[in-house]
Amino acid sequence: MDHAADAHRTDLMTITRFVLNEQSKYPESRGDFTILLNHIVLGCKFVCSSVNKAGLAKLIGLTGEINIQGEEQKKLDVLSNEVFIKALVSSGRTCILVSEEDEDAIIVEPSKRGRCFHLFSALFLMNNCFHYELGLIQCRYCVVFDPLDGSSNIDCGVSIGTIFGIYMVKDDHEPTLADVLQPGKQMVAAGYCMYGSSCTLVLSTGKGVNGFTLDPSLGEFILTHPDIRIPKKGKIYSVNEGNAKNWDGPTAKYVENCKFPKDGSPSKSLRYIGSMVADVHRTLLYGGTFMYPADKKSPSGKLRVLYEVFPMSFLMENAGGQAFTGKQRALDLVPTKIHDRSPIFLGSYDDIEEIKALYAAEGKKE
Ligand code: AHM
Ligand code: MG
Repeated sequence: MDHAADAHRTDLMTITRFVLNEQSKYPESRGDFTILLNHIVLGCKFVCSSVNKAGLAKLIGLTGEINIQGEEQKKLDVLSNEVFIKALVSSGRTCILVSEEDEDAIIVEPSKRGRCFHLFSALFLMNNCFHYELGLIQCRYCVVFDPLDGSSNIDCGVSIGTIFGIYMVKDDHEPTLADVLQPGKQMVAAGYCMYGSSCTLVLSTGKGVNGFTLDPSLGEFILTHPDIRIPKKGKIYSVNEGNAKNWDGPTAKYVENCKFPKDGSPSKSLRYIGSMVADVHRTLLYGGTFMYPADKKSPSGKLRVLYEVFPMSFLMENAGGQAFTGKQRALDLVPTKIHDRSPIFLGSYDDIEEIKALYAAEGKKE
C-alpha cells in the first residue's frame, strides 16, 4: 500500500458524506437529519475519548447514586448521559428525548426545539382536474437512547456502547409521551456506537445497514462495513446460560438443539460478552442468535424496549435478519411506558425461524 498517497486521501466516505448522499435522494430533505446525526456522532466521539482515558482520568468507579433501574451508577454512565443530552438538545432538531438513565422523558424547551420544515408536494384529482399543491410541514425528531450500555463491563475494559433510535414528528404539537410510545417499526433510523478495540458506529436509516470506524488521526468515522448483511444461518448462539434454570420450554429447547443438534449438523459455539452492543455487533457480522429471554424471575426479560430492543431489532431486520419477542415481531410491540422491557431473540433469519417454530409448537400444546 502506498502510505504516502494514502495520507493525502480526502475522498474517503465519511459518515457525514454518506448521510448527505443518502438524504440528497429526497428532494424535500433540508439537512435536518444530517444535522441531528452530526450531533449524535459528536456525542459518540466524546464518549469514545472518555472511555479510552477513563482509567487515567479516574472516571472508573461508582458515583454512589442509584439510578432509576435500582442499579449503582458509574461515573462514565453519568457523563455519557450528560454528553448525549447536551448534544441532542443543541442540535436544535429534537423535541423529546428518552434516556435509560432518566426516569422521565426530557421535553426539550421550545427555544431549543428549533423549527425544521419539511417541504411537501402533492398531486391530487378534484372535480376531474389534477391539482398540484406545494406546502411546508414541520418535522422534529424524538431520540431514545442508552448512553452507555453494558456498564457492568466498564471496569474491566470490555467493549461497551451507546444505542439510539430516532422517531420523526411531523407536526407542530406540544411534544408528549405519545410521540415516543410508538412501535419500533415507526423509527426512521437506529444505530449503535461500540467503544471497543476500535470505535465503530453502525447505522440504518431504513435501507440497509452500514458500519463506520473512527479514524482517531482524522477524528472522522469512515465507511468500513458497507451494506452489512447478516448470514442467513449462523454457527453461534449467545445467551446468559446462568439463567437456564428459570427459562421457558422453547428457550431451553432451542439452546439444547444448539448443543446437541438432531439433524447431524455440528454443535453451535456459545459466545456471550454480556454487553449487548458487542454481542449484537458480532451477531450482525458473523450470524447466529443473540437472546435475552423471559425467565421465571423476570417475565418481561431484562432489556428495555425503546432504547435497546427496538434499535437492535431495526438494525437486524435491515440487515436481513429477524427479531422476535417469543410472541410477536419485536418491531410491532407498542410500548406503554418509556422503560418497558421485553424478551428478545434476534439474529440470522433461519435461526430465528427455528425459535419461532418452537414457540408456535409450545402454543399448540397449551
Ligand atoms: P445495562 O443497560 O444496565 O448495561 O444492562 C444491559 C446489559 C446488556 O448490555 C446485556 O445484554 C445485558 O445487560 C447483560 O445482562 P446479564 O448480565 O444479566 O447477562
Ligand atoms: Mg442498557
